[in-house]
Amino acid sequence: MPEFNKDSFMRQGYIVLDQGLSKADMQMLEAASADLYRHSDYLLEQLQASGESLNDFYQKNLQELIVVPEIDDGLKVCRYEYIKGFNTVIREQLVPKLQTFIKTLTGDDFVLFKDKCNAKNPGGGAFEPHQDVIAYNHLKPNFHVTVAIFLDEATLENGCLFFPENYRRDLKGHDYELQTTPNGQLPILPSYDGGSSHGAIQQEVVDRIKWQPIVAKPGDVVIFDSYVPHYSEKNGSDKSRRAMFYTFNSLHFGDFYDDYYDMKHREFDNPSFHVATPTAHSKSTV
Ligand SMILES: O=C(O)CCC(=O)C(=O)O
Repeated sequence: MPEFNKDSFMRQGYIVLDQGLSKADMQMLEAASADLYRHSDYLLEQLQASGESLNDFYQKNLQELIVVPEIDDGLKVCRYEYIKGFNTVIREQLVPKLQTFIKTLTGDDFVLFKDKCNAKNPGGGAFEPHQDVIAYNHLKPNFHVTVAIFLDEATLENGCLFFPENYRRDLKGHDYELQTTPNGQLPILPSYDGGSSHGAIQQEVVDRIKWQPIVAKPGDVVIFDSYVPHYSEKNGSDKSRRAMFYTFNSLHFGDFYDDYYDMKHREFDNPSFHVATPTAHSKSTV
């Protein structure tokens, strides 16, 4: 079991676990990822051949893996979601292990809320600075913990994540709406409403924060809460930078995974599911 620094998690909103997953875990994940990519490619090819929109397809296929293509290439996978719903190995082996990690870190039982893999293909994939909690506000839990798992190396060149050294210290003295959470009173930072930067943190707030890049190797893990701001830049390399994100909520709020993905399958084009994401998927058809 890796070492979990609870104080850092409380103070910064995240921790980094160097090689948090074992070689065996990563082999299992690589095999699962190959299956999930194969299936994603197959779905995008079928949809392109039939001319059906993603929105129409998912309304009729509520148990399917959700695949979001790149805006400029309907056959290229930008991300896929609903991994636990679709892949047995991840459901039975990985998710329970991540629940143990979070229990060790927080002392609490968490259940999976959502999951996804970002392909972050060459030339794209920038995420503006944002707080994840903004994207989840249509369901009850107001505190989530995400486990990010890097399948590929994440570097400055290919768009690693940036997290604040200590955003609450940087933003001291400014009045923001506060939410009561298991990690104390955490702020909802002012964000843009509507337009291409919908959900992104307003620039004057971004400028007050001291950011640091989190470069990572395959098997490294970052665990972060849904309030800590983060962003990533475009992938300037010639290879994809795959990372999986498993987001959990405290069990006492209830289990929302099926409700969340039922809604997402039925309302694929709903812009509230596409907050601060790199491409305008809500408009995409294939
Ligand atoms: O994959 C990335 O580079 C960033 C992902 C992210 O920030 C998010 O999905 O909220």
